[in-house]
Amino acid sequence: MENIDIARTLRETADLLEIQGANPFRIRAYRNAVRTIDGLTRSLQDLVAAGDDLTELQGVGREMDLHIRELLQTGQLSTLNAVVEEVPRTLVELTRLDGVGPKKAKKLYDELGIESVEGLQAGIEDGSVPRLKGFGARSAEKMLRAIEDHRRQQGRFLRSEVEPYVESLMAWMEKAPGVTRVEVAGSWRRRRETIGDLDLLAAFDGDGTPVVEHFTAFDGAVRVEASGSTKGNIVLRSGLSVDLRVIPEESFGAALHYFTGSKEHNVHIRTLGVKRGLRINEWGVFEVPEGVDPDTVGKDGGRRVGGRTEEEVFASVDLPWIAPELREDRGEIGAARESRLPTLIEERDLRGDLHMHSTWTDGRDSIEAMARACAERGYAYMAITDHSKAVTMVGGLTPERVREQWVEVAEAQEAVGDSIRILRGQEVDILRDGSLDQPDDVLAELDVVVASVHSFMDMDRDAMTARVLTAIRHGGVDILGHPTGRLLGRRVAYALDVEAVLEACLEADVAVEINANPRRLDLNDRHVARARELGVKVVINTDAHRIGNLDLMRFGVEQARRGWLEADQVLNTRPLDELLEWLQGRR
Ligand code: DGT
Ligand code: CA
Ligand code: CA
Ligand code: ZN
Repeated sequence: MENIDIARTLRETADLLEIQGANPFRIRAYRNAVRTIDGLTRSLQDLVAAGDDLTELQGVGREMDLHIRELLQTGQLSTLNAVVEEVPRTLVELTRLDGVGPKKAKKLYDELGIESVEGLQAGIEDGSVPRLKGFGARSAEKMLRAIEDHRRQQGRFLRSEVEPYVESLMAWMEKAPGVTRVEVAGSWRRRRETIGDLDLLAAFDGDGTPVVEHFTAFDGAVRVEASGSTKGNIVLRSGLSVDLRVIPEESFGAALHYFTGSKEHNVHIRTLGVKRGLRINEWGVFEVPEGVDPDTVGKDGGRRVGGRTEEEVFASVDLPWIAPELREDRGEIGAARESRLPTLIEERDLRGDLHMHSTWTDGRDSIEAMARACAERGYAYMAITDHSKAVTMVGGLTPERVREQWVEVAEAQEAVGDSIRILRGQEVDILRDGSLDQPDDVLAELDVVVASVHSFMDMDRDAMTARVLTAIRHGGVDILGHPTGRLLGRRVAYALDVEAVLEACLEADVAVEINANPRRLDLNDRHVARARELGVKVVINTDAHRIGNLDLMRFGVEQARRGWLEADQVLNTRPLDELLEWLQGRR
């Protein structure tokens, strides 16, 4: 079993125990172990084989140690099997819906026998759910919307969920005898925020059967769907499907281009080829005799003129290489032709992170620990932006508490010296009427103000837009945090006129955030592209709630690249003095 599958089993057990109403300490033990496993760089299998003591890992106690060993040995967890006897597994899916927690899921099951999303929908529609105490018509309507969101996402995986598989699959395929190169194409390579399936390519000359057989023997495969001499398909425990294609070296570039997609981009490139008498497909670029329509020539027709590299494919239609992130047929081909492709931002361009939480609200680590971790990541500055008091669940800070926090910020600054500059920030709630959850004197004394919506997300579009515009125009806001409030797979964006919001940000010189959390990635790629066109400042933040989250920055950078962003439009690529100049000029 791979780490990710062990983590998934423990997570499911925790979810089910929570629905069952088990002791919170017991549930936390599972979740702590999951967190540690998610962050491990070595496989548990290897650690156990090497005779390591797993209880030395943070968050892994004796019970979890036994669970992990049981999973490695048997592929099963008896505790999970026992829990499943009492609570149906499918209830976990219910708790994934926005507005349905473990308690509500349990109640729906106990009182109405609802076990699934389909069951919930039926129960809402026949009126039994709205009649249930503690539910009501309003909450039923909200649940219906959550069900729709859920359906739209079904079958797709977050990038962060897929990433560990990509690494282990690459490592595995590189071990296949005779394989000279392995790439992951498809939406993964285009850095899309969600992934339908993985598309692996392996370079190999000759009959590919042994390569495909090596592939289907991958440890994480639960099913082999296809296996032949040029391709194979496996399904992993999580349900993720993986395609493999074995490609001869001379075709590798053409195949990489073809299977990277997008389909729309491919069609456009192929059309350009046809105009030049070329047939472009996954096998290569071929010259077709005059008078013959390239689209009608079979697989072997025409004289090969390229396809070993992607560059050859692009060059055949007089284009420079185009970054995979841009290949959505959203203007990249025209931009390439006119030599105005963007120089895309890279993670190393970033000099700071301006949105993160500490133990003062819902973060796990102290201000000083976060600062040291940011310094280790090479940043010149960072901002602590804990919640304001409207977020009562996490103990959001009152004006008095904010001022107390500044004392600790100063102490932390003293402790870390000039390795990094700690900015005094807040994630201030945008209240229902668009006013801000801190008085103006506090806002004026903060170095950085991130303003975000965390409540009343079901307002209608006009009201929500007015609310956000009021905050943008307040004068005390520097950054609009996670501007549309979406949570991938859980909750769609609230109704909002993003165009109006971006225009207002431009006018008020407020930066918009790309929240790098892989479940948020908010703004999305299209909105980022629009912000770029308008010239709105963008900032890429992790919204970290623990040190490990600081590494999520890469997902935000990928989203920025999909939105064509260059470094100079991104606020946190600026050196500290320039950033401070901008911030202070606004106070
Ligand atoms: P996904 O898996 O839904 O996240 O998205 P993709 O883009 O990875 O799509 P997938 O796995 O169905 O196919 C991989 C690539 O193969 C796709 O991006 C472009 C190429 N491709 C697939 N089907 C066609 C097709 O009918 N025509 C063309 N031109 N290209 C295709
Ligand atoms: Ca795919
Ligand atoms: Ca595919
Ligand atoms: Zn927030």
